[in-house]
Amino acid sequence: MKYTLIKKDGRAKRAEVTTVHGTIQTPVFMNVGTVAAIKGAVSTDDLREIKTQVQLSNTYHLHVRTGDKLIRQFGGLHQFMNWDRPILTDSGGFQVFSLTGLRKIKEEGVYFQSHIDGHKIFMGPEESMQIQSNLGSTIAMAFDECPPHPATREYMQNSVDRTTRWLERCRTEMARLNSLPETINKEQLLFGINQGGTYEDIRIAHAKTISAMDLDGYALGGLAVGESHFEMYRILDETVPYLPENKPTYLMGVGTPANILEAVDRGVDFFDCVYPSRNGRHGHVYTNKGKLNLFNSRFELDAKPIEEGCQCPACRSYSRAYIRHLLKAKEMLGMRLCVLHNLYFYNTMMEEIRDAIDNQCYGEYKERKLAGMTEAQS
Ligand code: PRF
Ligand code: ZN
Repeated sequence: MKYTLIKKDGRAKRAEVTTVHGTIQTPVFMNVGTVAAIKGAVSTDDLREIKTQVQLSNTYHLHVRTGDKLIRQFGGLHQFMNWDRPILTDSGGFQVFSLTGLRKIKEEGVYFQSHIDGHKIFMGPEESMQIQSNLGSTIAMAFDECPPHPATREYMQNSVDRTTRWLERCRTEMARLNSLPETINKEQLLFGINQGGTYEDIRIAHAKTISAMDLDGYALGGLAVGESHFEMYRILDETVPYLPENKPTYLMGVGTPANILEAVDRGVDFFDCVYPSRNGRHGHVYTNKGKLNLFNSRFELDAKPIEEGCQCPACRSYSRAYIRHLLKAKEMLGMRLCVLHNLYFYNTMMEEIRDAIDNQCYGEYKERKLAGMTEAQS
């Protein structure tokens, strides 16, 4: 992997990341396809058309359904879903914590029950790395604990210390797997995850510890879990300076367009979030003048596209009225068009962000974009 910092504008970073599966232009929004599919009947060909650079899939979901061993027989996720560009897999830690009530965290890993059929599963750092290696993703995430918010200081410190020990184990296991002749992607990258909740000193100490481990990239986990946006921005202000500038900085599971604009301004350059696809499935679409709910009756006779001038597959061919009709009739195409538009909106915003940093006018661009999105809707 090669990370080339092309330009900085304040703390905003514009970079190029070269991987075995091609080059990523950052800041980038990774499109979330939990089970190697973006929800809303979005195909791999669609992804190419809506400017997707990186696909994100989940270790846990693919492990409990279909199975990483089966996917490995197909040569990994890339061949299985016919996507030859970068894929990032999340480690399973977060999903195990958010999906399953019945779980036990031990030093060795996490014991839990499958959300599909309830059978008992154990996942620790080694298992997570083995699954991600079977999937052959470009970037594997370290196995971490995403502590609940709020958590006591004592809980947080113990959790973060364990996450650090797990990270060491991830690194050792990944090195072993990458050296095996039968491994699909022998250059699989490992990103470490910073935790510490809203405790500034725990965050910073952890950031220093993991930065010294010389990993391929660094994520900020445990944010957007219930704390206020103000607190999240504060943690970014305090922590990002302790992560290496010449490596990817990834804010996990974030967020709204406004969250992304603010986080870029604080040095973050990788993002992922279910919002565009989840909102799209509910007929909520993003525009430069704010979000629209296409179920609203005011769109019944609206012949305009979702956003004038948008080059996405929905706006190129269909009116708000038609898409509203599809949604009301529960036709899958309605959802699909909204999801495609939303992902295109996010991917296009990232393109604008990159252009603005290139042209050294990021602050101005951010203010203009934020002001537009909070304007009264037409
Ligand atoms: N850890 C992992 N994945 C994540 C998170 C985390 O803390 C979050 C928190 N917003 C989203 N996805 N492994
Ligand atoms: Zn559109």
